[in-house]
Amino acid sequence: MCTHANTERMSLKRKAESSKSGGENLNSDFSSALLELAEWEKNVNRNQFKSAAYRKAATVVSGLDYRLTSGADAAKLPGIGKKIAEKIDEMIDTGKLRKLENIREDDSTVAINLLTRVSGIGPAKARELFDAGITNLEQLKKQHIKLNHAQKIGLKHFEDFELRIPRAEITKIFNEMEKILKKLDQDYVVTVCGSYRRETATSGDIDVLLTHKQFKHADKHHGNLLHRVVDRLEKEGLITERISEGETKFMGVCKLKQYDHYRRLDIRLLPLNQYYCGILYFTGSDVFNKKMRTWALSKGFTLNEYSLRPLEEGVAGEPLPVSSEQDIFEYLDYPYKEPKDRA
Ligand code: 8DG
Ligand code: CA
Ligand code: CA
Repeated sequence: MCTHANTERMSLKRKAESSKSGGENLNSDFSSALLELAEWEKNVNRNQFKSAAYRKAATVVSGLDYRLTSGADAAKLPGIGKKIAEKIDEMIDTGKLRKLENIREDDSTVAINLLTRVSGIGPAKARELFDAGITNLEQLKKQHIKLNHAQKIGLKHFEDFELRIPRAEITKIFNEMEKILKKLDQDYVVTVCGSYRRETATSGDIDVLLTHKQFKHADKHHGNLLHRVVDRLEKEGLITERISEGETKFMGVCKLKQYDHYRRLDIRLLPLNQYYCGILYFTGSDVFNKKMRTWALSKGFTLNEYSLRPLEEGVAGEPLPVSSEQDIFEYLDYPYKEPKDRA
């Protein structure tokens, strides 16, 4: 259990060390402490507001191109108030933060932080489990009756789901998927989006966008386009478990036979006329998406995962015809960015 807590801290540290701007983070000790506080507020106190404030402060200090030397300096930055400034002073003066030391020793914090790492278990469920006396995964396995289907799968693959997926493995999964689908129906089109499409070396999960050449507009006749795909992929052994499944969104687990790990797989079905807005959205990053949406608004458009629509007196008009990602950039007069440059 101690090792679980350490892994968690290491991953926060890694996150803190890579600054948003891509340069070295000269304040990584401050930002990792702030991120740890943000996680604590989110998971243990369920205070989204405070959590977001810590997260914002962490982003601000990690983006600085100089080392902070006092809380007073920090307090001049946006998003950093008196309380956080005092914490920075304490870290500078003593090399540690009492609040964090206490948090790390607190039983409920340790347990809830661990339990929320199970895919499907949120802060409220984790608190409920802790209150029922469950503090580690061994106990949770014995009482898995307390979990729903998704949480059971999250528990079963706890270790695997925390691993990053190497790019080459996703490529293999994609090739296998395409091969199976082409045999099923030539008209299926699949694209792996998410961080994979941004060409990162590893990904947290696999985000697949699916369409079909005859599925031109959203209509009532697409009912089983996604189910057919999931059924076939499962029959061929690529999909191993279903977490949840609707007509347009599947969440589950996949694994290549010769590989060791189970991977989280999401598949979303979109009609062709929404496919490229979907690809843009699910390629991300989420930071890039926010930037692009704000830009769109400033140009009088509203952009989401389904469509790009002009705004007239604040009211969204009909979706514009879009047949590539480039179309979207052009409508918006936004210089085209390759997926790998959409940080
Ligand atoms: P990762 O899995 O390697 O950690 O990174 P990712 O592929 O960029 O993140 P993701 O959580 O799998 O989400 C895929 C894309 O979906 C993301 O790059 C942008 C888009 N997206 C948003 N907002 C949100 C959101 O609130 N939740 C999720 N799941 N995706 C979002 O723009
Ligand atoms: Ca992803
Ligand atoms: Ca995802």
